[in-house]
Amino acid sequence: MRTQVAIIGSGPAGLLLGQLLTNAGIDNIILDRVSKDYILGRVRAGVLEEGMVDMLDRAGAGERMHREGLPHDGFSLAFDGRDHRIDLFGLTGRRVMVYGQTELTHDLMDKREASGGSSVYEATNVTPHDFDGAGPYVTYEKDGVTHRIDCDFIAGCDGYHGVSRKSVPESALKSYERIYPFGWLGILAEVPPVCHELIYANHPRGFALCSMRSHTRSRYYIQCALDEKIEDWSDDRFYDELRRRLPAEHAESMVTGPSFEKSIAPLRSFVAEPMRFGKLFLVGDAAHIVPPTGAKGLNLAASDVYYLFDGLLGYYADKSSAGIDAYSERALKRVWRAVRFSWSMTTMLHRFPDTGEFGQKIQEAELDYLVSSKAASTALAENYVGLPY
Ligand code: RFL
Ligand code: PHB
Repeated sequence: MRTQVAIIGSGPAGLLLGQLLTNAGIDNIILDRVSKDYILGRVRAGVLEEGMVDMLDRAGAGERMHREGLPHDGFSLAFDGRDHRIDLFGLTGRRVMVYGQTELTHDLMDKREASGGSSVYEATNVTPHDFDGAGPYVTYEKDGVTHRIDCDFIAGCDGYHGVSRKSVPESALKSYERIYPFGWLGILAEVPPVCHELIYANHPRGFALCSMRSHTRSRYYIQCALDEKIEDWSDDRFYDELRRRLPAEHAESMVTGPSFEKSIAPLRSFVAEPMRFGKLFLVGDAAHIVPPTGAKGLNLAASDVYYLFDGLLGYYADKSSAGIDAYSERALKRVWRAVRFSWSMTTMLHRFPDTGEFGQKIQEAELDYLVSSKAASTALAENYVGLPY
């Protein structure tokens, strides 16, 4: 087989890139090691920046998002028993869209099918080859048969645990990492959200986040220890702990109900540089991970795709390599700003095992300053709605 761009990974990054390329008449094939259903079963992000919304529109897959997504003009920071609204729209003139990653992935998969794009699911042993030379290709196995795809470029959109980054010689890669000493225990439940906007709560017992997927479906998280076991967390125990970390008005009005998803996610910041090795590009979580506190992971995948698509379009339409040559630098500039923001939100809102009561007081002072200073609130809001591409 031969294609112009071989895309490894059918998450948001791979699907979005694939659709933009297909729409521009650039041939591509998407390979993923798992099935479509498995991908759609993963519960992940929920908050989209306007840049991501625009990219979905550009891909021609934004229609349902505009119909069913919830535009949010603000969110709350809760601490010291009270709620403080950050007026995103008032401070920046921009808003975010609450729309699940699962839904967005579904829309992109449907769009790809409708436009006849080729995808191979449950492809094992996917391996990029010769991306340092003139003839890159990807091999994979399917039903016991080995296949080879020759291509011009390989887009490694295969997430943090993917094969693309691991195929690059270690000496060519510099990585930066911070692992946080806690995780998030999250549930999804068919109950109306406790508040019509998101609540990020700092509490001496630990961080909590009240998010949602719709007017009838809530996504709640609490900070937990890394060795916590899901089996030890009944729904009742989860809700009790969540209520303890929220201001009384929310704790009292919260509607509870059985969860249908419960999982623990570790938190880390990670960046691998550069994001290009010859004909191989790393895109999205394959190149970087941020803790979910700033709601940036999925949105960074979208900006990476924006820069890479721009470069590939320049290459095929104008025979210019300038865009692909600039990809890593352009993407990393925005990545590091989001890594900084996600780290600062995480540091400000979570309980750290070694900072004690002093740490709690410092966080409350920072939050108090944030909500009382227009300059500080604006800086927060500007980062949360997403820095320009
Ligand atoms: P994905 O989604 O991980 O997709 C990678 C795909 O590659 C496939 N793959 C392989 N295929 C072939 N061969 C191999 N060897 C392969 N290895 C892997 C996988 O099967 C998969 O289908 O990466 P992508 O596309 O870069 O997208 C990144 C986002 O998924 C991620 O950044 C976000 O989910 C992060 N995130 C959030 N981001 C936001 O912007 N806003 C949020 O509100 C938000 N909340 C979250 C989050 C992530 C969370 N968790 C669980 C990590 C909340 C949580 C709890
Ligand atoms: C979510 O709804 O899953 C979500 C929302 C905001 C975040 C992280 C996750 O910061």
